[in-house]
Amino acid sequence: MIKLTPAQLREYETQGFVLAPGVFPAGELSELDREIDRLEAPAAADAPHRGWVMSLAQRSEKTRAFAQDERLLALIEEIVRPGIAIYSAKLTAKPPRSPEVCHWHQDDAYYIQNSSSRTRMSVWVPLQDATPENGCLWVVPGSHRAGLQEHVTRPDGQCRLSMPEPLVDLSKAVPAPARAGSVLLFSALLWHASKGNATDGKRRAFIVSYQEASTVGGNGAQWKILRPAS
Ligand SMILES: O=C(O)CCC(=O)C(=O)O
Repeated sequence: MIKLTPAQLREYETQGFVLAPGVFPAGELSELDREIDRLEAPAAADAPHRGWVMSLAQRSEKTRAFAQDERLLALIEEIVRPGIAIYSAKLTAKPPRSPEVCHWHQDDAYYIQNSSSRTRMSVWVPLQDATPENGCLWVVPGSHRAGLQEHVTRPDGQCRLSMPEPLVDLSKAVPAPARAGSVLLFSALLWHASKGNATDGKRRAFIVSYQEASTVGGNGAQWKILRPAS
């Protein structure tokens, strides 16, 4: 079972994110990818969210098991505590040649509408190599330390609740490419976004957001305590 090293843990604490390579074998991810093919809604009317699957852990036995996988919990157990609960799980997607962007935001701008958490964070698990060309995440290192910022609702894009971009300093934004098999861990306060997919391949990511088990409530019925607080 891979755990974060002290250096990776420090990186998470100072930068608000860290990449853990080589957590899942390629064969397992292909199997998960085929499961998503099965679950994916037929071309949704809501074009920006084409290929997304919400409440993912509730959609099948395989996706439920993945969101609770001990390999993910071993990576986050020094960060999310006491105990571990699922806040929500979803599949985000960028179909081939899709221009849809996810605007700059902090996940907690959405999540605090349901509950407040001290340690909330997400694992972002790419099912294909995620690159700047196909729409990997972009992040502002260290931005989580400034706390929750103002957000506005935008009429477009994959993430409608967004930081008011002209007012936000994005000069330190960097891409966070991640190979399939790796896991990107990031704080619910980290400023992040993703751009369009300019390639002929799809880009999918399985995202699970976790919080300490002592916080009551998550995203509706998705909230699930995996390891009790004591
Ligand atoms: O996976 C992506 O492209 C971005 C998703 C994201 O930031 C989110 O759902 O909060």
